[in-house]
Formats: sequence, C-alpha cells, structure tokens
Amino acid sequence: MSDNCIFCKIASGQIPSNKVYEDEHVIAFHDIHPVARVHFLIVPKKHVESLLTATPDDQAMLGQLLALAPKLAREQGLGEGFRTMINTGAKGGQSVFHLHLHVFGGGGKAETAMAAVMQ
Ligand code: DGP
Repeated sequence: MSDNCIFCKIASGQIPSNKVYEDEHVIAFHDIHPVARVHFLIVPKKHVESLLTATPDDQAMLGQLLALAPKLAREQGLGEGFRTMINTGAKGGQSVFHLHLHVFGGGGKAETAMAAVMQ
C-alpha cells in the first residue's frame, strides 16, 4: 500500500469502485473514463508503479493479470474479442502510477478513434 495512491485506496476499499472481480492478489473495476462500451482495469493489490519497476518477483502477478483478462472480458460481454493496454510511464501515457491492465471493447466513439490511430 502506497500513501496517496488512488488504486491502493480502491484496492483497500477506502475509495469505492464499480468492481467486477476481486481476490487476494488482484482487483478489477470499471474505468471511471471509459473509452468503449465496456472498459475495466485489472489491478494488482501490491503497489507496483509500472512495468518499468516490476521485478522478476512480479512474474506470477503479471501472468495473473493477463490470464484474468479473457475470463472477465467474457463475463462483461466481450466474448468475441477485446483490446488490452498497459500504459507505462508518463511518456507511455500512464496517468495513475500503479500498474494496471486496461481491458475494453464493445464499440464506442473513443474505441473507434483509437483503432483508427493504431492502423
Ligand atoms: P492510465 O492512463 O493507463 O494510467 O489509466 C488510468 C485510468 O484510471 C484512466 O483511464 C482513468 C482511470 N481512473 C483514474 N482514477 C480513477 C478512479 O478513481 N476510479 C476509477 N474507477 N478509475 C479511475
């Protein structure tokens, strides 16, 4: 737990979230600024700032984030496909400095715009 980290506060229940999953190591909740019809974040409870500061000890946690993505995506109605994204560092578009995996899909203006940029 890191002081003043919004995702640590969500993970510990100090700040409410629209939760889609929780276990001992991970919490997943809907993004407050969705870029698609469905957009949630999978977040380790351990405070790791970003992929740049993750260590070999974090390997199992990193695997768990990815392994959960299709399970939760299916449950959220994205069984036909979805996007994943991990922004890393300020120069990589990261705005909350607690590692998280974005999972989103199902259409929407922002998702369409993002897809166009990525082509
Ligand atoms: P990133 O730019 O990759 O660091 O994405 C951070 C995301 O976190 C961004 O899409 C908005 C979301 N977010 C920020 N604060 C909150 C919050 O308090 N609650 C929820 N549910 N999402 C948040």
